[in-house]
Amino acid sequence: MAALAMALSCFIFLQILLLIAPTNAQGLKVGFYDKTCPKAELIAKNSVLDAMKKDPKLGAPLLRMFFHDCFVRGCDGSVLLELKNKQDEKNAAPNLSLRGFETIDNVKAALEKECPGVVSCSDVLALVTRDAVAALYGQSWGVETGRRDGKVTNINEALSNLPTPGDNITSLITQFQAKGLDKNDLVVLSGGHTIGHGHCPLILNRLYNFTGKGDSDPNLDPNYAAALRKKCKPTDTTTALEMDPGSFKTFDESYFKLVSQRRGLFQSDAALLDNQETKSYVLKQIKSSGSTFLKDFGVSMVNMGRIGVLTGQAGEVRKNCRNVN
Ligand code: HEM
Ligand SMILES: *[C@@H]1O[C@H](CO)[C@@H](O)[C@H](O)[C@H]1NC(C)=O
Ligand SMILES: *[C@@H]1O[C@H](CO)[C@@H](O)[C@H](O)[C@H]1NC(C)=O
Ligand SMILES: CC(=O)N[C@H]1CO[C@H](CO)[C@@H](O)[C@@H]1O
Repeated sequence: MAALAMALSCFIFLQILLLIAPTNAQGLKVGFYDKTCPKAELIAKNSVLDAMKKDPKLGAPLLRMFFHDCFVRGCDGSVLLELKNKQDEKNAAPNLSLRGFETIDNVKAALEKECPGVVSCSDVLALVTRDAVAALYGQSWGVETGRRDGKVTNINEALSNLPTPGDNITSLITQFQAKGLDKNDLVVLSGGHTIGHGHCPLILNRLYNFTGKGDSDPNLDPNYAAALRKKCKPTDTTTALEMDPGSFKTFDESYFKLVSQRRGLFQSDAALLDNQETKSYVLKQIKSSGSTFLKDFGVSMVNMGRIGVLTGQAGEVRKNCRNVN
Protein backbone atom coordinates (compact mmCIF):
# COMPACT_ATOMS: atom_id res chain seq x y z
CA MET A 1 0.00 0.00 0.00
CA ALA A 2 2.80 2.37 1.03
CA ALA A 3 4.70 1.36 -2.10
CA LEU A 4 1.65 2.12 -4.20
CA ALA A 5 1.22 5.53 -2.57
CA MET A 6 4.91 6.20 -3.12
CA ALA A 7 4.71 5.20 -6.78
CA LEU A 8 1.61 7.30 -7.20
CA SER A 9 3.13 10.40 -5.65
CA CYS A 10 6.27 9.93 -7.72
CA PHE A 11 4.07 9.67 -10.76
CA ILE A 12 2.18 12.83 -9.84
CA PHE A 13 5.45 14.62 -9.10
CA LEU A 14 6.73 13.62 -12.56
CA GLN A 15 3.50 14.83 -14.16
CA ILE A 16 3.88 18.19 -12.45
CA LEU A 17 7.50 18.42 -13.61
CA LEU A 18 6.37 17.69 -17.15
CA LEU A 19 3.69 20.34 -16.92
CA ILE A 20 6.12 22.95 -15.65
CA ALA A 21 8.93 22.19 -18.06
CA PRO A 22 7.90 20.32 -21.18
CA THR A 23 11.45 19.99 -22.44
CA ASN A 24 11.88 17.83 -25.54
CA ALA A 25 14.51 15.17 -26.06
CA GLN A 26 16.98 17.70 -27.41
CA GLY A 27 16.65 19.98 -24.37
CA LEU A 28 14.63 22.66 -26.14
CA LYS A 29 11.32 24.02 -24.91
CA VAL A 30 8.80 26.70 -25.71
CA GLY A 31 9.40 29.68 -23.42
CA PHE A 32 12.99 28.78 -22.46
CA TYR A 33 13.65 32.46 -21.65
CA ASP A 34 10.44 33.06 -19.65
CA LYS A 35 12.43 33.47 -16.43
CA THR A 36 15.87 34.58 -17.65
CA CYS A 37 14.68 37.16 -20.17
CA PRO A 38 10.89 37.46 -20.02
CA LYS A 39 10.67 40.14 -22.70
CA ALA A 40 12.92 38.32 -25.19
CA GLU A 41 10.17 37.16 -27.55
CA LEU A 42 8.37 40.49 -27.47
CA ILE A 43 11.56 42.44 -28.18
CA ALA A 44 12.43 40.15 -31.09
CA LYS A 45 8.94 40.48 -32.53
CA ASN A 46 8.83 44.26 -32.33
CA SER A 47 12.25 44.56 -34.01
CA VAL A 48 11.21 42.31 -36.87
CA LEU A 49 7.92 44.12 -37.39
CA ASP A 50 9.83 47.42 -37.51
CA ALA A 51 12.30 46.08 -40.06
CA MET A 52 9.52 44.63 -42.21
CA LYS A 53 7.63 47.90 -42.21
CA LYS A 54 10.63 49.46 -43.90
CA ASP A 55 11.31 46.45 -46.14
CA PRO A 56 8.27 44.17 -46.62
CA LYS A 57 10.32 41.73 -48.72
CA LEU A 58 12.60 40.92 -45.80
CA GLY A 59 10.47 38.03 -44.52
CA ALA A 60 11.50 35.66 -47.31
CA PRO A 61 15.28 35.95 -46.94
CA LEU A 62 14.95 35.63 -43.16
CA LEU A 63 12.96 32.41 -43.49
CA ARG A 64 15.49 31.05 -45.95
CA MET A 65 18.33 31.98 -43.60
CA PHE A 66 16.88 29.73 -40.88
CA PHE A 67 16.63 26.82 -43.35
CA HIS A 68 20.26 27.32 -44.36
CA ASP A 69 21.35 27.58 -40.73
CA CYS A 70 19.60 24.36 -39.72
CA PHE A 71 20.77 22.25 -42.67
CA VAL A 72 24.42 23.13 -42.19
CA ARG A 73 25.82 21.94 -38.78
CA GLY A 74 22.35 22.11 -37.23
CA CYS A 75 20.48 25.21 -36.04
CA ASP A 76 23.51 26.72 -34.30
CA GLY A 77 23.73 30.19 -35.83
CA SER A 78 26.70 29.16 -37.98
CA VAL A 79 25.17 30.86 -41.02
CA LEU A 80 25.66 34.19 -39.23
CA LEU A 81 29.40 33.78 -38.58
CA GLU A 82 32.01 35.58 -40.66
CA LEU A 83 35.60 34.57 -41.25
CA LYS A 84 38.30 36.98 -42.37
CA ASN A 85 39.29 34.65 -45.23
CA LYS A 86 35.62 34.48 -46.33
CA GLN A 87 35.58 30.65 -46.17
CA ASP A 88 32.27 30.80 -44.26
CA GLU A 89 28.75 29.58 -45.08
CA LYS A 90 27.68 33.07 -46.13
CA ASN A 91 30.16 32.97 -48.96
CA ALA A 92 29.05 29.62 -50.36
CA ALA A 93 27.31 29.71 -53.75
CA PRO A 94 23.86 28.66 -52.46
CA ASN A 95 23.87 31.77 -50.27
CA LEU A 96 23.07 33.78 -53.40
CA SER A 97 20.84 36.55 -52.11
CA LEU A 98 20.84 35.60 -48.41
CA ARG A 99 20.21 38.88 -46.66
CA GLY A 100 18.71 40.37 -43.53
CA PHE A 101 21.83 39.93 -41.39
CA GLU A 102 21.48 43.52 -40.12
CA THR A 103 18.01 42.69 -38.81
CA ILE A 104 19.44 39.79 -36.82
CA ASP A 105 22.16 42.13 -35.50
CA ASN A 106 19.56 44.68 -34.43
CA VAL A 107 17.40 42.13 -32.62
CA LYS A 108 20.48 40.72 -30.91
CA ALA A 109 21.66 44.20 -29.87
CA ALA A 110 18.26 44.97 -28.33
CA LEU A 111 18.35 41.64 -26.46
CA GLU A 112 21.89 42.20 -25.20
CA LYS A 113 20.72 45.50 -23.77
CA GLU A 114 17.79 43.86 -21.98
CA CYS A 115 19.58 40.74 -20.71
CA PRO A 116 23.25 40.45 -21.66
CA GLY A 117 24.66 37.08 -22.66
CA VAL A 118 21.36 35.22 -22.32
CA VAL A 119 19.64 34.77 -25.70
CA SER A 120 21.60 32.84 -28.34
CA CYS A 121 21.89 33.95 -31.96
CA SER A 122 20.46 30.62 -33.13
CA ASP A 123 17.33 31.27 -31.04
CA VAL A 124 17.13 34.84 -32.36
CA LEU A 125 16.98 33.39 -35.87
CA ALA A 126 14.29 30.85 -34.89
CA LEU A 127 12.12 33.55 -33.27
CA VAL A 128 12.62 36.10 -36.02
CA THR A 129 11.62 33.56 -38.67
CA ARG A 130 8.34 32.77 -36.90
CA ASP A 131 7.52 36.46 -36.49
CA ALA A 132 8.32 37.18 -40.14
CA VAL A 133 5.97 34.43 -41.35
CA ALA A 134 3.23 35.58 -38.97
CA ALA A 135 3.66 39.17 -40.22
CA LEU A 136 2.93 37.93 -43.76
CA TYR A 137 -0.48 36.63 -42.62
CA GLY A 138 0.89 33.14 -42.00
CA GLN A 139 -0.11 31.34 -38.81
CA SER A 140 2.10 31.77 -35.76
CA TRP A 141 3.51 28.82 -33.76
CA GLY A 142 5.25 28.21 -30.44
CA VAL A 143 9.00 28.34 -31.08
CA GLU A 144 11.16 26.02 -29.04
CA THR A 145 14.20 27.83 -27.63
CA GLY A 146 17.26 26.91 -25.60
CA ARG A 147 19.69 26.49 -28.50
CA ARG A 148 23.30 27.53 -28.04
CA ASP A 149 25.59 28.91 -30.69
CA GLY A 150 28.25 26.97 -32.56
CA LYS A 151 31.80 28.16 -33.08
CA VAL A 152 32.47 26.79 -36.54
CA THR A 153 31.45 27.80 -40.05
CA ASN A 154 32.74 26.23 -43.22
CA ILE A 155 32.08 27.14 -46.85
CA ASN A 156 32.26 23.53 -48.08
CA GLU A 157 29.68 22.30 -45.60
CA ALA A 158 27.14 24.71 -47.07
CA LEU A 159 27.80 23.29 -50.53
CA SER A 160 27.44 19.68 -49.45
CA ASN A 161 24.46 20.01 -47.07
CA LEU A 162 22.04 22.28 -48.90
CA PRO A 163 19.72 20.85 -51.54
CA THR A 164 19.96 22.48 -54.96
CA PRO A 165 17.10 23.66 -57.20
CA GLY A 166 17.95 20.95 -59.76
CA ASP A 167 17.51 18.08 -57.27
CA ASN A 168 15.06 15.26 -58.03
CA ILE A 169 12.59 13.84 -55.51
CA THR A 170 14.76 10.86 -54.51
CA SER A 171 17.64 13.12 -53.74
CA LEU A 172 15.45 15.61 -51.81
CA ILE A 173 13.90 12.86 -49.69
CA THR A 174 17.36 11.45 -48.89
CA GLN A 175 18.76 14.85 -47.95
CA PHE A 176 15.83 15.66 -45.66
CA GLN A 177 15.97 12.19 -44.09
CA ALA A 178 19.64 12.75 -43.32
CA LYS A 179 18.50 15.70 -41.18
CA GLY A 180 15.77 13.72 -39.42
CA LEU A 181 12.96 15.17 -41.54
CA ASP A 182 10.43 13.00 -43.38
CA LYS A 183 8.56 13.34 -46.69
CA ASN A 184 5.81 15.26 -44.99
CA ASP A 185 8.29 17.82 -43.64
CA LEU A 186 9.82 18.07 -47.12
CA VAL A 187 6.59 18.90 -48.88
CA VAL A 188 5.32 21.18 -46.10
CA LEU A 189 8.57 23.14 -45.76
CA SER A 190 8.87 23.47 -49.53
CA GLY A 191 5.73 25.57 -49.11
CA GLY A 192 8.14 28.23 -47.79
CA HIS A 193 8.44 29.07 -51.49
CA THR A 194 5.04 30.75 -51.23
CA ILE A 195 7.03 33.92 -50.52
CA GLY A 196 10.12 35.43 -52.03
CA HIS A 197 12.17 35.31 -55.18
CA GLY A 198 14.44 33.09 -57.23
CA HIS A 199 16.92 34.21 -59.86
CA CYS A 200 16.98 33.48 -63.61
CA PRO A 201 20.29 31.55 -63.79
CA LEU A 202 18.76 28.82 -61.65
CA ILE A 203 16.05 28.03 -64.21
CA LEU A 204 17.67 28.82 -67.57
CA ASN A 205 18.19 25.10 -68.21
CA ARG A 206 14.45 24.51 -67.71
CA LEU A 207 13.63 27.25 -70.23
CA TYR A 208 16.13 26.84 -73.05
CA ASN A 209 18.11 23.65 -73.43
CA PHE A 210 16.81 21.03 -71.04
CA THR A 211 18.11 17.91 -72.77
CA GLY A 212 20.54 19.58 -75.17
CA LYS A 213 17.98 19.75 -77.98
CA GLY A 214 16.96 23.37 -77.47
CA ASP A 215 13.93 22.18 -75.53
CA SER A 216 12.30 23.19 -72.24
CA ASP A 217 11.56 21.05 -69.18
CA PRO A 218 8.53 18.85 -69.98
CA ASN A 219 7.54 19.14 -66.30
CA LEU A 220 7.06 22.88 -66.71
CA ASP A 221 3.76 24.18 -68.11
CA PRO A 222 4.70 25.32 -71.69
CA ASN A 223 2.72 28.57 -71.37
CA TYR A 224 4.42 29.36 -68.10
CA ALA A 225 7.81 28.53 -69.67
CA ALA A 226 7.07 30.97 -72.49
CA ALA A 227 6.19 33.72 -70.01
CA LEU A 228 9.38 33.02 -68.03
CA ARG A 229 11.49 33.14 -71.21
CA LYS A 230 10.28 36.73 -71.68
CA LYS A 231 11.64 37.60 -68.25
CA CYS A 232 14.87 35.56 -68.42
CA LYS A 233 16.98 35.91 -71.56
CA PRO A 234 19.53 33.07 -71.98
CA THR A 235 22.36 35.20 -70.60
CA ASP A 236 20.44 36.78 -67.72
CA THR A 237 22.33 36.49 -64.44
CA THR A 238 20.47 38.99 -62.29
CA THR A 239 16.70 39.10 -62.71
CA ALA A 240 14.68 38.05 -59.69
CA LEU A 241 11.40 36.18 -60.29
CA GLU A 242 8.54 35.94 -57.86
CA MET A 243 8.25 32.30 -56.86
CA ASP A 244 4.52 32.71 -56.24
CA PRO A 245 3.58 35.56 -58.61
CA GLY A 246 1.03 38.01 -57.25
CA SER A 247 1.10 36.42 -53.80
CA PHE A 248 4.75 36.71 -52.91
CA LYS A 249 4.05 38.87 -49.87
CA THR A 250 1.40 36.55 -48.47
CA PHE A 251 2.25 33.36 -46.66
CA ASP A 252 -0.52 31.13 -47.99
CA GLU A 253 -1.18 27.77 -49.69
CA SER A 254 -1.06 29.17 -53.23
CA TYR A 255 2.39 27.58 -53.76
CA PHE A 256 0.70 24.18 -53.88
CA LYS A 257 -1.74 25.36 -56.52
CA LEU A 258 1.19 26.48 -58.66
CA VAL A 259 3.05 23.22 -58.19
CA SER A 260 -0.06 21.22 -59.11
CA GLN A 261 -0.35 23.31 -62.31
CA ARG A 262 3.30 22.53 -63.14
CA ARG A 263 4.22 26.14 -62.43
CA GLY A 264 6.66 25.58 -59.59
CA LEU A 265 9.77 27.66 -60.32
CA PHE A 266 12.44 25.05 -59.64
CA GLN A 267 12.83 21.40 -60.60
CA SER A 268 12.89 20.73 -56.84
CA ASP A 269 9.38 22.25 -56.61
CA ALA A 270 8.10 20.28 -59.60
CA ALA A 271 9.65 17.12 -58.12
CA LEU A 272 7.04 17.09 -55.35
CA LEU A 273 4.65 15.58 -57.91
CA ASP A 274 7.00 12.61 -58.49
CA ASN A 275 6.35 10.85 -55.19
CA GLN A 276 2.94 9.46 -54.21
CA GLU A 277 3.05 10.87 -50.68
CA THR A 278 4.32 14.37 -51.47
CA LYS A 279 2.02 14.59 -54.49
CA SER A 280 -1.03 13.68 -52.45
CA TYR A 281 -0.14 16.41 -49.94
CA VAL A 282 0.13 18.99 -52.75
CA LEU A 283 -3.26 17.99 -54.15
CA LYS A 284 -4.90 17.93 -50.71
CA GLN A 285 -3.97 21.57 -50.13
CA ILE A 286 -5.94 22.83 -53.11
CA LYS A 287 -9.18 20.96 -52.38
CA SER A 288 -12.20 23.00 -51.40
CA SER A 289 -12.28 21.12 -48.08
CA GLY A 290 -9.56 23.54 -47.04
CA SER A 291 -5.81 23.59 -46.72
CA THR A 292 -3.96 22.40 -43.62
CA PHE A 293 -0.73 24.03 -44.77
CA LEU A 294 -0.51 26.97 -42.35
CA LYS A 295 -0.94 24.72 -39.32
CA ASP A 296 1.37 22.03 -40.75
CA PHE A 297 4.06 24.60 -41.46
CA GLY A 298 4.49 25.49 -37.78
CA VAL A 299 4.82 21.81 -36.87
CA SER A 300 7.47 21.16 -39.53
CA MET A 301 9.34 24.36 -38.63
CA VAL A 302 9.58 23.08 -35.05
CA ASN A 303 10.95 19.79 -36.45
CA MET A 304 13.47 21.64 -38.60
CA GLY A 305 14.42 23.78 -35.60
CA ARG A 306 15.56 20.64 -33.74
CA ILE A 307 18.22 19.62 -36.28
CA GLY A 308 21.61 19.14 -34.63
CA VAL A 309 21.04 21.68 -31.85
CA LEU A 310 23.57 22.48 -29.14
CA THR A 311 21.97 22.74 -25.68
CA GLY A 312 22.90 22.73 -22.01
CA GLN A 313 26.59 23.63 -21.68
CA ALA A 314 27.51 22.91 -25.32
CA GLY A 315 28.61 25.78 -27.55
CA GLU A 316 28.17 29.32 -26.23
CA VAL A 317 25.85 32.32 -26.28
CA ARG A 318 27.53 34.67 -28.72
CA LYS A 319 27.70 38.35 -27.84
CA ASN A 320 27.86 39.37 -31.48
CA CYS A 321 26.19 37.05 -33.98
CA ARG A 322 28.93 37.55 -36.57
CA ASN A 323 31.78 36.43 -34.33
CA VAL A 324 32.53 33.74 -31.77
CA ASN A 325 33.18 35.17 -28.30
C1 HEM B 1 13.51 21.51 -50.67
C2 HEM B 1 14.69 22.02 -50.97
C3 HEM B 1 14.90 23.45 -51.29
C4 HEM B 1 15.57 23.94 -52.36
C5 HEM B 1 16.27 23.14 -53.44
C6 HEM B 1 15.51 25.38 -52.28
C7 HEM B 1 16.10 26.23 -53.18
C8 HEM B 1 15.92 27.60 -53.22
C9 HEM B 1 16.49 28.49 -54.19
C10 HEM B 1 17.42 28.06 -55.30
C11 HEM B 1 16.03 29.73 -53.94
C12 HEM B 1 16.28 31.00 -54.75
C13 HEM B 1 17.50 31.75 -54.31
C14 HEM B 1 17.75 32.92 -55.20
O1 HEM B 1 17.68 32.80 -56.43
O2 HEM B 1 18.01 34.02 -54.67
C15 HEM B 1 15.18 29.65 -52.79
C16 HEM B 1 14.52 30.72 -52.23
C17 HEM B 1 13.83 30.63 -51.06
N1 HEM B 1 13.68 29.51 -50.27
FE1 HEM B 1 14.17 27.63 -50.75
N2 HEM B 1 14.79 25.73 -51.19
C18 HEM B 1 14.41 24.60 -50.55
C19 HEM B 1 13.71 24.54 -49.36
C20 HEM B 1 13.34 25.64 -48.63
C21 HEM B 1 12.86 25.59 -47.27
C22 HEM B 1 12.76 24.33 -46.42
C23 HEM B 1 12.55 26.87 -46.92
C24 HEM B 1 12.02 27.38 -45.61
C25 HEM B 1 11.10 26.75 -44.94
C26 HEM B 1 12.84 27.71 -48.06
C27 HEM B 1 12.60 29.06 -48.12
C28 HEM B 1 12.94 29.87 -49.19
C29 HEM B 1 12.53 31.25 -49.29
C30 HEM B 1 11.65 32.02 -48.33
C31 HEM B 1 13.10 31.75 -50.47
C32 HEM B 1 13.01 33.18 -51.03
C33 HEM B 1 14.20 33.98 -50.59
C34 HEM B 1 14.19 35.44 -51.05
O3 HEM B 1 13.20 35.94 -51.56
O4 HEM B 1 15.23 36.08 -50.86
N3 HEM B 1 13.34 26.94 -49.07
N4 HEM B 1 15.14 28.34 -52.36
C1 LIG C 1 18.31 11.73 -58.75
O1 LIG C 1 19.47 12.44 -58.45
C2 LIG C 1 20.52 11.63 -57.98
C3 LIG C 1 21.64 12.55 -57.50
O2 LIG C 1 21.89 13.58 -58.40
C4 LIG C 1 20.95 10.66 -59.08
O3 LIG C 1 22.02 9.84 -58.65
C5 LIG C 1 19.76 9.81 -59.46
O4 LIG C 1 20.09 8.98 -60.57
C6 LIG C 1 18.55 10.67 -59.82
N1 LIG C 1 17.39 9.81 -59.92
C7 LIG C 1 16.54 9.89 -60.92
C8 LIG C 1 15.38 8.96 -60.88
O5 LIG C 1 16.68 10.66 -61.86
C1 LIG D 1 22.15 22.93 -76.25
O1 LIG D 1 22.94 21.91 -75.67
C2 LIG D 1 23.67 21.16 -76.63
C3 LIG D 1 24.33 20.00 -75.91
O2 LIG D 1 24.95 20.42 -74.74
C4 LIG D 1 24.66 22.10 -77.33
O3 LIG D 1 25.39 21.39 -78.28
C5 LIG D 1 23.88 23.25 -77.99
O4 LIG D 1 24.77 24.18 -78.56
C6 LIG D 1 22.99 23.94 -76.99
N1 LIG D 1 22.12 24.90 -77.68
C7 LIG D 1 22.00 26.16 -77.29
C8 LIG D 1 21.08 27.02 -78.08
O5 LIG D 1 22.63 26.61 -76.34
C1 LIG E 1 25.68 37.85 -49.32
C2 LIG E 1 26.91 37.07 -49.60
O1 LIG E 1 27.69 36.82 -48.72
N1 LIG E 1 27.07 36.66 -50.86
C3 LIG E 1 28.20 35.83 -51.31
C4 LIG E 1 27.71 34.46 -51.73
O2 LIG E 1 28.74 33.67 -52.27
C5 LIG E 1 29.40 34.23 -53.40
C6 LIG E 1 30.47 33.24 -53.85
O3 LIG E 1 29.90 32.01 -54.11
C7 LIG E 1 30.00 35.59 -53.03
O4 LIG E 1 30.56 36.18 -54.19
C8 LIG E 1 28.92 36.51 -52.45
O5 LIG E 1 29.48 37.71 -52.00
